[in-house]
Amino acid sequence: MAEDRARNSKSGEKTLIRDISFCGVPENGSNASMVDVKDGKIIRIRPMHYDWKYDPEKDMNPWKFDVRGSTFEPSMKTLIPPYSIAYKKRVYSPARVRFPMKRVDFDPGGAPGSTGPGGRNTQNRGKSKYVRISWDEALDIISKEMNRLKETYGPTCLLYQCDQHGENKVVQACHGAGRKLLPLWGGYTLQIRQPDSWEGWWWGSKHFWGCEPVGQGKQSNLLLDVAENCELLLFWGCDQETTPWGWQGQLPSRLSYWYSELGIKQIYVCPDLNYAAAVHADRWIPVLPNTDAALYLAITYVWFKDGTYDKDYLKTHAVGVETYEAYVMGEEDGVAKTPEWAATRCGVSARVIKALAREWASKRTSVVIGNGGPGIRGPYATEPARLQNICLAMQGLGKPGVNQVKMIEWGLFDFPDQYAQPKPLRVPNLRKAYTGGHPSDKNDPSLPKTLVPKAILEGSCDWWGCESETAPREDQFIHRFYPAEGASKIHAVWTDSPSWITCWNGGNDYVRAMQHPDIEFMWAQHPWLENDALLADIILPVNTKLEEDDIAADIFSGQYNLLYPENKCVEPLGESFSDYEIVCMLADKLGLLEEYTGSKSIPELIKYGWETSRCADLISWEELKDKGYFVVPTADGWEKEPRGFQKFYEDPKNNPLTTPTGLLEFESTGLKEHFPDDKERPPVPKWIPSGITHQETLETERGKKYTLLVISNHPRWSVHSQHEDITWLREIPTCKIKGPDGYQYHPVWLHPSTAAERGIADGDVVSIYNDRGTVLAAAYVTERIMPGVIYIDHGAKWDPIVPGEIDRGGAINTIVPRNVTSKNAVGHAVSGFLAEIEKTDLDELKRKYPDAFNRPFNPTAGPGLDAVMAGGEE
Ligand SMILES: Nc1nc2c(c(=O)[nH]1)N[C@H]1C(S)=C(S)[C@@H](COP(=O)(O)OP(=O)(O)OC[C@H]3O[C@@H](n4cnc5c(=O)[nH]c(N)nc54)[C@H](O)[C@@H]3O)O[C@H]1N2
Ligand SMILES: Nc1nc2c(c(=O)[nH]1)N[C@H]1C(S)=C(S)[C@@H](COP(=O)(O)OP(=O)(O)OC[C@H]3O[C@@H](n4cnc5c(=O)[nH]c(N)nc54)[C@H](O)[C@@H]3O)O[C@H]1N2
Ligand SMILES: [Mo]
Repeated sequence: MAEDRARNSKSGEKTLIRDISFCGVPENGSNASMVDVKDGKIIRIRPMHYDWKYDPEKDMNPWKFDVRGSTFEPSMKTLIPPYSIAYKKRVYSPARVRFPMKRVDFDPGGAPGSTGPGGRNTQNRGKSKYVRISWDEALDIISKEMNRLKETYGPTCLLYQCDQHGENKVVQACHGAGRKLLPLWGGYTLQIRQPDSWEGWWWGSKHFWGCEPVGQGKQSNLLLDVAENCELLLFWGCDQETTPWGWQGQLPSRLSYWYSELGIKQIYVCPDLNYAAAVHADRWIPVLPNTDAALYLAITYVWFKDGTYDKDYLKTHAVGVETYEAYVMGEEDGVAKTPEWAATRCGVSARVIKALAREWASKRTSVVIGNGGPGIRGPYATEPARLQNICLAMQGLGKPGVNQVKMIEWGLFDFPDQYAQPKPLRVPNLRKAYTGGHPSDKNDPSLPKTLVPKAILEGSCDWWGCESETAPREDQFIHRFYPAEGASKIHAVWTDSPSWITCWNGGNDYVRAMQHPDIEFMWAQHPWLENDALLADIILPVNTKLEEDDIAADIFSGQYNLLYPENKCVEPLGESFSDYEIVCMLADKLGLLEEYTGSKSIPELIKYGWETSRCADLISWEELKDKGYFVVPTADGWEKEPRGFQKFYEDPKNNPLTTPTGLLEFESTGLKEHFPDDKERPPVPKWIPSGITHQETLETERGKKYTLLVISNHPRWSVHSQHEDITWLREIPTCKIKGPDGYQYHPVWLHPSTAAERGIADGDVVSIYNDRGTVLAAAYVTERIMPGVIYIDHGAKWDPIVPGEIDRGGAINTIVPRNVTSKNAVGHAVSGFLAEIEKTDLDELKRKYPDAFNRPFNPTAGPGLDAVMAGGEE
């Protein structure tokens, strides 16, 4: 153990422990890093060693799996992802906002809707350049505009977009610091964070198996259960070599190698041979995007026919099985959901479907997911989600080795964030010291994030549910409206999470909504100049978490839980401040500072974090500061915690689910009562190729015009919109590909046959298009993707050629469906949709739009901030 853990620190260097992770929730740090600093500059970032100041045996009570003659133990160092190691590139990115900025053609004196000199020129958002202004001027404009708007329309005319992922900050809150200020000021409209990661489970599975609050299966001790009991793992839309990077680190990678060593078979079901499949799969079963529902239906058809499912279990644990069986066997609609029926829809041959169904039924099988993949974030995602649950139920869900296992984040011990009741396992929790808003803090009025463009462009809308991202199932039966009774329409937007365009549904609509004359004022606060910030009238500079003091808790690594104060590594760049400090400055301008802060200073809040962390009795503040971190020892008896659905499996009467019947509902009681005629989310899950909300399958008329299905996974080389400025990663061809014009294009994967049919060669610049717009990308021709499917990671920086129409940066979300999951479910539908692709004539485009090509917004193209500054300014 020992001091030599700091061995890389060279003379004159200082080493600081920092949580460099990206989910933006106070206590959801994952893997501490060590940051070496010299002369006020970050030199390098590296993993932290748990045993730097602690003796593992004496202080940490290490956990261990001893299974089938093999042992698996946590590593003694943190398993940080490449993004953390490379984070100094983010801190020193050329795209950093270094001072407050104002859009050149925005004049706050202009009347609403005014254009030309002295006007607001909202139509130019996304096109105009910026000038530097002082902090005083910026805050003056913002506070005056806020008060003018409040007087004119009432405070609810201000939409606050203030949630999502980002740097993990607690006292310095990366999002939502204004949620405590705005009620003091008079009110506002809250943009509701949605169950983005788990739309299908949330809008679908809750009606099947409950699992509040998020609709995914219970996770305690499942990784041990897999090791002890599983014979087969079905990785269904899961890439545990990629998505743990964004959240948890590299433990799932180690575990997957170990599972292979134990002889557990791994089958991957996904349209692409993803990064995990490439190294762990015993077999890859390619399926067409967003057609999993057909595949699950056929699997259950085989089981009903062969009688290879757990009939006794269903008798005591489920309701509505007969109704489901009638649909599957064709008694309801005259169409039996046979493997042959499914094959033409999902692209998997009937022979393979039968073999898969029989192998699944004959082996102890768990389904492994990350969050479920884009397959549960597409049109009608409620159906594949519920049908996967049904497959598990038919094989005795909760039996040893039969569960839904979430391999990123939580699988080892529990699901600590959502189920944060005190457990024998001490999970540090920093919610109380968090200065940002929490999704479950209620606010009226509010608007679901997915409906923001529609509300602004159409002036009104309605929806069901969405009180918050953690609302219970019953909330989905409450009807809500925009504008809400007594509330104003939206006339101003404040965003501290400006990644709507590149991360949400129908991104081009969002651009048009922000250009609408109704939106009289828009301001953003952000560390980097990119995406929605490029639409704002005023942009405020935020610092990165290496430039401020804070406190952190790591609970996601799957190894050990940590608590540590965080000391500033370097001084803030330029004139940047933390989000919390910025809101304090605004509160001061509005005369609300004392009320806002409750007279607590930042150092006091940091100490308060320790006090309320649930670990204050385990380590004193002095010792914590002295040692620099605290490793929470593993609780004895952790392996006895019930595994997944174990208790429900053993005794459903005394351990009911949160469904109305307490049982697994093949036919949902709640949906039947509230939406009996909903064809897009029927009480019994179905195959829905199209409906009034979506026409996104090859079975539709649109499918003849746009003949390819698009998947957009979570980016391997970034976390959504974060990390694109890490230049080191851009040398990798699946990250960026240099076009003939030197611009670094986002790659799109195509099968050689798909490319050949369209005369496209590897490396060509291509246009991906449909009726919602066009996105440029560079062709990556590979057999790792099915024919007829194209794959492009979401999150690339928006670099508009024509804002709202053509994008050069690869921001695929500009053309994903604008509509929500289905008629009565307002989730986002962002993958598994139709498009066409063709080779781009770059010269012609350049002739047509010379200005756009002279002014790239995307710092991956090189110029960074300078590209958007009006002549002569910095
Ligand atoms: N096509 C497609 N789209 C998808 C998905 C998909 O599968 N396919 N998945 C969806 C899912 S599951 C999710 S969760 C969403 C995620 O979407 P988002 O959560 O919107 O994505 P992020 O880019 O991680 O973060 C939000 C913003 O916070 C900013 N930020 C980071 N740190 C700070 C800070 O300290 N202060 C401030 N003010 N800002 C900061 C980031 O730069 C970014 O602009 O994307 C969804 N979009
Ligand atoms: N590196 C990185 N890590 C991340 C994130 C990130 O942006 N980058 N984001 C974080 C967040 S917020 C979340 S929610 C999680 C998401 O974690 P996941 O939901 O697990 O991740 P995805 O990349 O959306 O999807 C996983 C795999 O699903 C497969 N897939 C795509 N479409 C389909 C389909 O229609 N059917 C089937 N069967 N498979 C399909 C692809 O092979 C893909 O690799 O990741 C987290 N971790
Ligand atoms: Mo997510």
